Amino acid sequence: MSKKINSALISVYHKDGLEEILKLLNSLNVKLISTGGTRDFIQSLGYECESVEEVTGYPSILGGRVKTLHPKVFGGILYRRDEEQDRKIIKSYDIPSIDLVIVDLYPFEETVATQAPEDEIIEKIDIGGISLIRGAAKNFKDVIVVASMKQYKPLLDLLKKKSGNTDIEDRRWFAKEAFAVSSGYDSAIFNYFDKGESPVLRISADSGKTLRYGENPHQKGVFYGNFNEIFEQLHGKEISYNNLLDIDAAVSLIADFDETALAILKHNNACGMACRSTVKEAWDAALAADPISAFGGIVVTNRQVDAEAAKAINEIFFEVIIAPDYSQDALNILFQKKNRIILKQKITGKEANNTQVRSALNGFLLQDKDTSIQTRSDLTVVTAKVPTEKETEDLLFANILVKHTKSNAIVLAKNKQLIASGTGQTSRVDALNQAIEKAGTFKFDLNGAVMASDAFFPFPDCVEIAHKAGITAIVQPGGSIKDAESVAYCNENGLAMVTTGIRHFKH
Ligand code: 93A
Repeated sequence: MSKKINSALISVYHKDGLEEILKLLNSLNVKLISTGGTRDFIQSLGYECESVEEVTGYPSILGGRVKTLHPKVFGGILYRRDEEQDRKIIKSYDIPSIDLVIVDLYPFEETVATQAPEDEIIEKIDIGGISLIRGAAKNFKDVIVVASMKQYKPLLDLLKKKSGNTDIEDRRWFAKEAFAVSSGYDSAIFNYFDKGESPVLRISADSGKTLRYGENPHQKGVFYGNFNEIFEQLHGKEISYNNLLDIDAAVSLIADFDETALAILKHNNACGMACRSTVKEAWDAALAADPISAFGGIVVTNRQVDAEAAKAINEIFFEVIIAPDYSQDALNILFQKKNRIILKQKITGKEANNTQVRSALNGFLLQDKDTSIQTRSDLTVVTAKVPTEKETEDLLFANILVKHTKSNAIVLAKNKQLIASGTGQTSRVDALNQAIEKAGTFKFDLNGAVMASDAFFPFPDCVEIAHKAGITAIVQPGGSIKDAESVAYCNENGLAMVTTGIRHFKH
């Protein structure tokens, strides 16, 4: 049923964006009620506005903690207009009807992000505002609610289109949006108290962003999460579904490296990666592994990008670049391509949400992320030959990379440079053959290279193939009943093998 808006309660933290709404409400003769700061703002623009204190007969108390929490406010929002009993009560207590509620909540998440002291953060837990939102949304049959600045535009469009009237479908839509805001707000408060300890899905107030499409243009896509908590987008086009998956893979990978590292990813797998003393050197070495796949990929590094690196990166088409920082000269170069997405990473992948979610059948699977990293002390030498110092470094490097590569995965590396990988194959032999063939394509000499496998070798065949290709050291989890056969082959042929005891499947 169409309803005319006659009165509005406005209580907003951020006052900007309100002018146009006030102008329109004024032209529609809507009576305004408001809280302290908001009322001052409204009056400063020359509009009449009653204060909540005048309505309730109570001042704002406890330093503003109790401003709107009063039956005269909530009665006016929640009474059922079509119930005679409700109307009677409203009349007898002289409660004013409120048809429109506009709220912009205390900025809880923003305050957490500034690392303010706890007392300050707690004060930013909005009580009255969230109750106004819930009350108005519950009574959407009679009341229309605007629960964040994001809905100012839809409200304006609606008011203009229907000259201050609203229909039930309109009010229901705004109610749905309002509950998205209130549930997101409470989730953010939960996240703050929980400090990421509970293995639950953490959805923030900023969630539910509709993407241009899903993995393909015929699929719809939505992102739930708080992108801005992790990144600042400095430049470029809107981020897509596939970009988000690649970005996730990229930050997880780079988080496992302490020394200067750079990786190039395609379809969630690294097609180039190296550790070097500068970003530019790491770039050159990473690109060398597979300059063909690199085209249109995403680049991630754990150090500031300087002009020298930016100049080199700029020569190739990339969708996304992620770094903790950029020099101004580097940005001037990288900004040249209009669409290129440039992200400044504010927190590392290690600090980001540690729960992994995937859909399965009509539900979803939750698990802890694979945060396990092997260091020297986790390696057990199982062959007569002990890997050299250089081989050991390469084995550790390759073992991290293989953890971030789709199973079945094989990674070949040398001098802390990815040479080639076999990704997402149905057999480990296929993965190894793929990697060896790829190394040949780009003319890499595999003599002295190392091999990492994400899971154990069920048969000694991989070890044989690796040896024939020139590989001299191998890292794998171990645990196959035929491990002894692989080890025996290594011993007969002078290869070194270490086991980690940790499998790194990534499906
Ligand atoms: O401290 S509160 O939780 N107590 C309340 O009763 C209350 N009512 C509205 N905060 C309350 N609000 C919030 O005040 C609104 O959500 C809005 O963010 C802010 C507007 O205050 P002012 O108009 O004084 O600037």
